Amino acid sequence: MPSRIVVLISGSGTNLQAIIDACKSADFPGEVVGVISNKVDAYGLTRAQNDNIPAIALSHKEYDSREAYDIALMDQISILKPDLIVLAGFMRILTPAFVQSFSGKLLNIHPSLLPKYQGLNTHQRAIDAGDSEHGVSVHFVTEELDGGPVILQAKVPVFDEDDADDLAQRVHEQEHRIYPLVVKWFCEQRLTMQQDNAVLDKQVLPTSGYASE
Ligand code: NHR
Ligand code: GAR
Repeated sequence: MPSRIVVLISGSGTNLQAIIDACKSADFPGEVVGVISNKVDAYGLTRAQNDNIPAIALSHKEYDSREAYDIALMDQISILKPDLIVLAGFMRILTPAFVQSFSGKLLNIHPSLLPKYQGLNTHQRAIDAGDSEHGVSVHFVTEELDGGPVILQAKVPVFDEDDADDLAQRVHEQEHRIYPLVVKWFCEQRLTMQQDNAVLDKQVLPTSGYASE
């Protein structure tokens, strides 16, 4: 049985597309069974529909509190019976109750070399700090924002003439390589979270993830 993947988005969904495309490969033991966006006009919902995947818009604006929104989100997700929930440019902080209910099944991609630059505007912050390298991290989601165990990172150079858009584009290319790979590991049941560690093939991964120097 292929693993059932639910993807949460807020925007254009290029990472969603990379995962949908990867799932089409015969040796990929997973399928995207639903896409949910907190933004009703997210282009990623159209990408899902184009591939005949159920696409749900669930606007946070319709709810009085973060807690109420997350309960509605949990209900929608639970109907889809996921093995894995993938945050792919999902821009809402999730409550402890949400994270606990899907603990060990939640992945995020964050556009920085964590633990650097948790939160937002990561590309501009890397430029402002004069960093010569930047990148992206895939991690398990825990209650601590962008603080869960890292699984895999990819690095990119920062050039003097880069603006935040240039850098974002370079990082995006790496995102589309590493996110489907990590999702595949999870679907192959090689990747788990145990006591706040990421574990791949029974090995506890180092703090910067697999095979980082
Ligand atoms: N939730 C938990 N509990 N833990 C994490 O690690 C999470 C999470 C929810 C989202 C993605 C994260 C990122 O990769 C993520 C990780 C949104 C914000 C944020 O400040 C911060 C980090 C991330 C996503 N969101 C604002 C909020 O009030 C809204 C911003 C907006 O709508 O533009 O939720 O960067
Ligand atoms: C990606 O760069 C992802 O790393 C970032 O949003 C972009 C989504 O692109 N995530 C965050 O900033 C999370 N706060 P996409 O919609 O084209 O996949």
